[in-house]
Amino acid sequence: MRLREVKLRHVRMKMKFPFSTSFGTFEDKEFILLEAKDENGESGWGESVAFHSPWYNEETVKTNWHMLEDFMIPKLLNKDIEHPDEVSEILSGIRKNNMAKSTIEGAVWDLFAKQKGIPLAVALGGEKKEIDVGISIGIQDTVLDLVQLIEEHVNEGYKRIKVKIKPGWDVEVLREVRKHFPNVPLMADANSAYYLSDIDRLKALDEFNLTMIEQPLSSDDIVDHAKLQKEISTPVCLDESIHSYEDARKAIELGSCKIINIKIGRVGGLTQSKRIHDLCQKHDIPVWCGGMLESGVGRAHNIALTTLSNFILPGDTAASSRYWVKDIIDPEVVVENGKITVPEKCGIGYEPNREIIQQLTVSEKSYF
Ligand code: OSB
Ligand code: MG
Repeated sequence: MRLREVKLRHVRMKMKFPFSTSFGTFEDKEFILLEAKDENGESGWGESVAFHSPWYNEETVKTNWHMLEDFMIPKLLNKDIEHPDEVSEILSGIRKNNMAKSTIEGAVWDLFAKQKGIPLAVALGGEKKEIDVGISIGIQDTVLDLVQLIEEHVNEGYKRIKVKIKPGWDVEVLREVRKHFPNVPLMADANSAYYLSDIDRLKALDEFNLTMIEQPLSSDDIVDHAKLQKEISTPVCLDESIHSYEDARKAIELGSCKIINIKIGRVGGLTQSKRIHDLCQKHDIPVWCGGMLESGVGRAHNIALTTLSNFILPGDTAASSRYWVKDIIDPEVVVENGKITVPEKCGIGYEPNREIIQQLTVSEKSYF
């Protein structure tokens, strides 16, 4: 395969409602959509999950644009690519910038699957025909608001509820949630809001029978997490701390977590996601697919990855309608009884809607 043209689009989508984490609030979603054309004029699609500002990691929409434009696209344009696994290798001389790498790698995987005439899920080695999904609920103004939202999403059938927590919005909130929903599979995501010195507060969460606590400590830590895991019974899940296969290997070796959240963008693409998945499987560490408030293109990639067999726990890939009045793909991602049916069409399996994408595009540039 050869990439004959790559187009970057800076897209802005209005969110249905603001989404708050321990670090701040989103009202709109800005991201880069990448379209790569092969020698037959077929298009492959990738979505950058870097946000407008660097709160989740150091990457942003602008740094991704810069990395793609000045370093990554020139390395890949018109180069012979036999298999998408080579992209990781070709870009390995560029340090980090995993979300930028993943954007173009995702488009190459889509093209590869389309050239073979198979769904992306099958190209990755996935076998599931449907996947279980949960939903992530941001920090709310009141506990009552949170309880009402949980009720809504439990009734919609989501397989587990994830609640964002931070100091001051944790023990008392989860106690109230458990009072209303004693048996719902429940987990908490702190997005690095705690320190090891908060250990008593984190221990207090053990009484709520959480499926896991996600990334309680620093975003670059695996040492303190190992100390914490020894002291609490709730399984620790790492999100922000795992950027690579090596990070995962070390975290498993240290006992820093019992579960890993794989985000394709955070680890630099589907090839690396698959490697981490396989490593975790070998060590009996279940994984699940994290979310980054993606548009339909990113959702499609998440769904394909989640078909791999060690994605045992429900992920954060909710329906398109969770965040968007109108998503940019046809059909939209639909969740029924907490399940998404994996598309059988080739490639990512959903068709990007060019008309809608054009309306949302702030700027665009093509590279030949
Ligand atoms: O930590 O998993 C996270 C959203 C933005 C940034 C980080 C995270 C999240 C979520 C929501 O939890 C995931 C989603 O619904 O896409
Ligand atoms: Mg998280």
